[in-house]
Amino acid sequence: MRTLKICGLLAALAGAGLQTARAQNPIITTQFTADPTARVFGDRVYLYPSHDILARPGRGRVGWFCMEDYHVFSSANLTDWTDHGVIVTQNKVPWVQPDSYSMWAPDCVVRNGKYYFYFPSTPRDTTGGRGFRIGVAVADKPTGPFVPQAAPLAGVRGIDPNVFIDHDGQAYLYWSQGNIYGAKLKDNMLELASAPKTLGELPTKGLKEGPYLFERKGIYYLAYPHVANKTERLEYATSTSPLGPFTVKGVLMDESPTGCWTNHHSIAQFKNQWYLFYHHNDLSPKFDKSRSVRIDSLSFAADGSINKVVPTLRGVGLTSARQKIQIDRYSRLSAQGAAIAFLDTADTFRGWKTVLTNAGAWVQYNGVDFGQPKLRTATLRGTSAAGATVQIRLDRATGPLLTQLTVPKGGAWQEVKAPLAAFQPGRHTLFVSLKGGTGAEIDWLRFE
Ligand code: FUB
Repeated sequence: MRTLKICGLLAALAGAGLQTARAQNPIITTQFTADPTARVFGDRVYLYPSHDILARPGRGRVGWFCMEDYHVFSSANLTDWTDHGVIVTQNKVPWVQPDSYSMWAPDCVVRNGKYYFYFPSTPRDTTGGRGFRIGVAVADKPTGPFVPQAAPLAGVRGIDPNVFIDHDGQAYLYWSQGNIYGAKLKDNMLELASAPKTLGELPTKGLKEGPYLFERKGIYYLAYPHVANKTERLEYATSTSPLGPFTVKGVLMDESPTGCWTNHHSIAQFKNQWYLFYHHNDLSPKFDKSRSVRIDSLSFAADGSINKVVPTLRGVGLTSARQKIQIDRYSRLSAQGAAIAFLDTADTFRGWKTVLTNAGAWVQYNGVDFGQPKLRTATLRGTSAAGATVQIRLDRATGPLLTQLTVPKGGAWQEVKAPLAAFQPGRHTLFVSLKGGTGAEIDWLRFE
């Protein structure tokens, strides 16, 4: 019944021209997405990322960032995302150089029922100097239609706009250009109300950009990517007021272990849990200017400091047992004989597979919701050259055996089914292991 309802909803969204996707990390697998600003409006999370595309001769600068427009996505559970389509594009903003492909990191806030979308880009008019400016587009709904202002914000030069509205209603704009700057905004959200202030207590060596300011329990947190060593890591500073002075507190996410040079983030609380939205080049491991948004949970220590976030593939949210469970977005893998790989290296958007090569090798996937109505069958999409037996256990590597599936010998991908030995309602961790055979590759699992 619930599946039917979800299928009906997905069909209705598709009929309305909206694309939907389900994923763990990265959360959007239909296009590249970067620089995620997540905002909670009502009972949904809205994601305003940059949209990386590949440059080619005549389209942007080959080998560099290339972005021509912005999409907005939304979700009620951080797992199922709806793409509401393009909201702002470089060809339709009066002040933007239309072939600059420089629609970099944006933000969006709501005030008095109007949604203000802030974005940087290259201006047509460079008489006041070269470099990025920041503009605003305004809408009545978080998904638009957004109407761009005719001119960029006066007095602001730089990238990565971020807006914070304090409890007293005062709005602040932050941005970066070497340093990080902040200024008050007028009530109209379209003009500065104070001169830009350099937030000078931050590290002076190494690029800083991508400011994101939020408040919790009277502490103002300013988080920012900073190149302290080789690539960007996420650091933060705190203050008792929105424009500082700030005290540098530490690192909230380390540098990418695989060398993605940028990171860019936002932090949001949704249904009593804090989350870090950030990016990594999951779908483009050889070119780090094509990035993808991820989400992981974030928590605070008793003294208000942010506990360092360790990136995961599993990400956040529950996965319904009735959906395709992409166990390659694992929580843990056995030390030997288990790995992940792209299904098709020529088309990374097709996703990944889990490769189990040794008997006993396993993959753990947390947070699967089996619900209440009894499920009877497991389906696995897999392949095995010599044939393999795969076991699925609940909750522990030695936990109850839920089912055992046989992947027949042969190179082709196939869906195999097996009955469930013991159905257990509710939320469980899955342990998927290779019982016998010389190896198996698994695309997904599902229960009916
Ligand atoms: O996406 C282009 C730029 O890369 C952003 O503006 C920076 O924050 C970095 O993520």
